[in-house]
Amino acid sequence: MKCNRCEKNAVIRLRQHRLIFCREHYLEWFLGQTEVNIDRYHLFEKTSRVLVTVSGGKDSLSLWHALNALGYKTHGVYINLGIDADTSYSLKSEQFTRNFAGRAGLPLSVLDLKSRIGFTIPELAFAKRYSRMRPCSACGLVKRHFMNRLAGEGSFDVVVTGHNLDDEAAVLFGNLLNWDTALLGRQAPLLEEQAGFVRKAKPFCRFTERETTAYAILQQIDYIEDECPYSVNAKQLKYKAILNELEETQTGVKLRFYSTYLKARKAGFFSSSGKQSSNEPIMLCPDCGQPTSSEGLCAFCRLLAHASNPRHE
Ligand code: Q46
Ligand code: ZN
Ligand code: ZN
Repeated sequence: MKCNRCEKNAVIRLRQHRLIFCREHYLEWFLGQTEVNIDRYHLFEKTSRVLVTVSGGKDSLSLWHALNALGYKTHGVYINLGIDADTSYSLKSEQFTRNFAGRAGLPLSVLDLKSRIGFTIPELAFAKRYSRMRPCSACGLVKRHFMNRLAGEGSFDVVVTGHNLDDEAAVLFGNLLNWDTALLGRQAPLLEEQAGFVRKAKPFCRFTERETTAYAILQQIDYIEDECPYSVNAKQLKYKAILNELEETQTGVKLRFYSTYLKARKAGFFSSSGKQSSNEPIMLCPDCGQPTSSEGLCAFCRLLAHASNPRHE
């Protein structure tokens, strides 16, 4: 099997794009498509200061690598969530991230949650008042809070994450199953800057997981292969499996599902397009100063207060 662009042997076939590439031309295609996506959705400019949220996994490290290769000004941030029982997941993922940044000579900030707020994600999630809160909910809240805060403190123009097409299609699938129109209105490759919320972008939203994995492997990026232990039973994994099954017989269905949704959204089928919150007025949290849609403490500070003083609940 020969590459479509040269005489070399191919290393990958992209059925949904009808393309076959050798290593060199796959990497060229991947970087080209990353640039196309950044332009297509007007994510950011060459002069933008880009904060890349990295987890030590293939997607975020590939994203950081690709943006750097394309000449963007990037700074990585890793949050150690303290998810270490049995698996040492956070310890290991921090090490993979540090190694990558060290080898690539890229600037990295590391935030250790336990040192910063006194709690790890499992401790926050299993605090008494929140005994039914899933770790992923606490984790999402904490990550959103710190990403916004760190981007503001460092005067970054945009925060980028390594979400790929499989992630986006699975979220879309879940939101459609529940007809969650508020969330449907907010799912997009770009969330504009708005009243205290930093601009957020997903440059890899049209790449499948297979494509980002291939980029990581062909670039010899050393990434953590273990999944977070809390992701094991996540509904999203089931949605991904269903979509992958469909993809086997309907080539390109994931990309069509996501891109036609984006077209429908652009045409106004869902409200609050591109906004990060509903139309409620934005207030500032009296404790941390971050934006919040309700009066008093923001959700992050409330979670922290409950974890610090669970008996008062
Ligand atoms: S890190 Fe956090 Fe994920 Fe682990 S606790 Fe859930 S959300 S699964 S991206
Ligand atoms: Zn080639
Ligand atoms: Zn707050």
